[in-house]
Amino acid sequence: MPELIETPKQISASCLHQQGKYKQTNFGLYSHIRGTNVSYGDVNSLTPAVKAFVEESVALCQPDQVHICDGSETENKLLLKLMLEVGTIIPLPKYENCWLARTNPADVARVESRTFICTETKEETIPTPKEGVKGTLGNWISPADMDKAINERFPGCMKGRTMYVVPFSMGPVGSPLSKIGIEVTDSAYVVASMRIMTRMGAAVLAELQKQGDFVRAMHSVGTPANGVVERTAWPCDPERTIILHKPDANLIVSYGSGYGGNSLLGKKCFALRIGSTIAKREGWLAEHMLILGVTNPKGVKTYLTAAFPSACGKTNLAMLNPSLPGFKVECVGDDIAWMKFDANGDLRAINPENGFFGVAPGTSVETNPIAMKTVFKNTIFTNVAYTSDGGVYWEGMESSLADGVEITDWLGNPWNKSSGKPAAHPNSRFCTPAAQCPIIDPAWEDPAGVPISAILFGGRRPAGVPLIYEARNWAHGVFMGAAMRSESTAAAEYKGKIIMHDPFAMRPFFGYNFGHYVQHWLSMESHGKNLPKIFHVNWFRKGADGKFMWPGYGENSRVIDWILRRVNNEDCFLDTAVGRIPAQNELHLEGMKDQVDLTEIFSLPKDFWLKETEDIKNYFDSQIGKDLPKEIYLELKMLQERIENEL
Ligand code: OXD
Ligand code: MN
Repeated sequence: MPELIETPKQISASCLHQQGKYKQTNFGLYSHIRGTNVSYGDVNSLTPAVKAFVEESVALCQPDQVHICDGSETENKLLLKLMLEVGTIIPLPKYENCWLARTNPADVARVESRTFICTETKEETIPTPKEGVKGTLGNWISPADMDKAINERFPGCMKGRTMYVVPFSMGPVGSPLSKIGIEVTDSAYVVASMRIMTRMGAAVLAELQKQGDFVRAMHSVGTPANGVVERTAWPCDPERTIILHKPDANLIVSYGSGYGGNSLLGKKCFALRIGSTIAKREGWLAEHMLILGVTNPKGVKTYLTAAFPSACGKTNLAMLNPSLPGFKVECVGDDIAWMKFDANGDLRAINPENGFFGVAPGTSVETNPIAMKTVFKNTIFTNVAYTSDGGVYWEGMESSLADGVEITDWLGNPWNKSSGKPAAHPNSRFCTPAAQCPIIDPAWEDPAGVPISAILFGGRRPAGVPLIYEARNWAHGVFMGAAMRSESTAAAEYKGKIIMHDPFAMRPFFGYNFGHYVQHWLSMESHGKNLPKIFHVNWFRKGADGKFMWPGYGENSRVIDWILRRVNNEDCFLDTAVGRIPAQNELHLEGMKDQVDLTEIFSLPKDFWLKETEDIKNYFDSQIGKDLPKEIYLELKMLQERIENEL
């Protein structure tokens, strides 16, 4: 490994300064990495392993300068200024410290088809589908092809740009449940967003001096092969975008996209894909789950997690405003949970993130008043619409719109209700600090995590699936997670509304073979003295008139109330073929404005369930085959028998 070349330290002699890009630099030390100027930050704050990673990345990507992030306010101001100058963001003067980024319209969502896991053998990454069937549980790439993909894209890809070195911690810095990453990136937007979504900067480098392990994450927005960047405000290379993970090497490599899930590498790439492989090795769970705390009228606090596919209301549930009197909800996280059984056999969860990267459309004072109180300061919005009074707008915000205000859509065109297109992109987002959520849980940064008593699975199921049912035992609950299905949403590149299998809401995020993942979940039963109970919820069932049968949002507290009573082993359930549902009068509906047909919302049409279990069987057979643990096939068989005999 080549030596790090350092010249004597000269405070503030940054090359960005020399180029006049930054009027004032922070305490940039005049130094070099592989002959490239370090324009900001302290090379000596890097451990030898981090230096080696930065050196390799510099040699490959050939940036004009290197900026070592410290996470400070001064640094953030420099980045915002830079982004304003090139037009990556525009200010939102209506709010405090809020900004709007508009992406290249070709770069608006995660790209699942271009996301790969690299292992020696394919079987480590994906189950072997039935002959002639295309696997849908992840994409495998060989080590040689991964190297080739990198070599085709990365050499010189940061020429003319700054490489930012972003040290970040997933989870509170220093918690035994937390993990550290270093992301190198050529996007100031990524740096500013990582500062919100993770604990980022000098404290993380200091922690690394104590314990050296980190995940390496290399990101470039890329430059199209013909060298022409269409929108300099949002460079990207959609044609050649690729997201690569090498679990054995704790390595993430992402090229061509600046969009959140593809570029904020702490989130899906680290906390879920690489995270799930670390969790398997170390005996814990890295899951696509929100975490919330509920206090009942007696003052008893219970924590739950819930796994719903992307854009199915995790943020809304995490910030629930309970309609049931006397209940209080506090939010620990809205997207990801890292969970581990402690020495007492309690499942403890941390939210590895530091912010919310939530879907904006549909968020409103009516649906999620807490989010609306959270997002209008210190926030980077992406691809929402802009209002003439310097604010933002998206579908659902109609009631907050002041009279006479004009709207510019996410593409920068004038917009009105008759435009026939959404004003905000359906996958537009807010990126906002979790700490400013008015109902953030007092224990949200507890290094020990919060104790989890219930796990919810769920999705958008317009037909057949009841509002709530409870698993009969752990293995049945794991089966319920494996059998999850949901209507597709705009969070990824899929078009149209189809019911997709999305086991554990993790289909796009598994870091290893799904069959082995299920085995890992089954094995957790022996770790826990106090195993959480497992439930399935569906807020989205529709009646014959095509309307939702359940009002959702704050009224979901009624379902939570039943879950809490089940956690306390109250005898308030009825056994059915699919699982336990609330017994007569046990779902408390007093004071509810909407009329709900409970018979209908808990009905279990035999035809539907026969077809559903047939579909699940086909899915298991064609996608997972021999890799699926036999316990799960047994659960399916028992469910089919109960449906035959009891419905
Ligand atoms: C997300 C997603 O951004 O799941 O959280 O797509
Ligand atoms: Mn998510």
